Amino acid sequence: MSIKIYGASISPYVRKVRMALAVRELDYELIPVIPGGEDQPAEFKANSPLGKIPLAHIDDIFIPDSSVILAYLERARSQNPLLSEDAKLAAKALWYEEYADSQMVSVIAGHLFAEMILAPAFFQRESNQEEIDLAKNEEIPAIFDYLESELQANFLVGDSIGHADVCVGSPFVTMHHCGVQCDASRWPKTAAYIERVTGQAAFAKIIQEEKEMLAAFGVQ
Ligand SMILES: N[C@@H](CCC(=O)N[C@@H](CS)C(=O)NCC(=O)O)C(=O)O
Repeated sequence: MSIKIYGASISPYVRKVRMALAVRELDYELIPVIPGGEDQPAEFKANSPLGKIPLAHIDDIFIPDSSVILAYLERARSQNPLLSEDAKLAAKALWYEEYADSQMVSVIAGHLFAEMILAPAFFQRESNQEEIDLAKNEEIPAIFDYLESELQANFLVGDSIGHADVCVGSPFVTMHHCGVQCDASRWPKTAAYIERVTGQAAFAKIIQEEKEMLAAFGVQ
């Protein structure tokens, strides 16, 4: 399989795809694209109708959207599948993907990261502290409450890292970039789960690259 991913890993959707490829042990080329940025490759403009990242080019087709890319990899039966063959387990994992892509990304990337990091470092404006406080004190704790009630084992579905963990793990990397941790005394299962997933050796290079990129913009 020849795979190119267009995007910037700081996007939780791009990271989700990179994490899935890492677990699958599939090589790919990352082609830097910033939404709305200048100098986007012509093939990105032509094949990403919404102008969003990620866009994948796999063999002879272009596939926009992280969920569609992951679904394609599953259906194309590429190595190391992430979704169970069992319909009920697969449905659970797909629900966690939806939860991560909508609720978690909107709170952790859209409220916390956008205000704490993007506003001052990239958009040269003051952070909206109310939005940061709401995310830290109410919205993120609600996510921890939900996951604490769901977690029955080391991973969300099945006994090894899979589709759900890649999707849920990606916004938690964003959370760590903001220096926010999960309090193990209040959410012991969730705190251990977050460390287990984000600490996978397969993700170390992706996370390190992001830290270096953020450091270059003055974010510690
Ligand atoms: N449903 C899409 C969402 C992708 C998305 O919203 N990406 C953001 C970056 S995190 C983007 O490209 N935003 C640019 C825009 O909305 O114009 C997916 O899962 O890939």
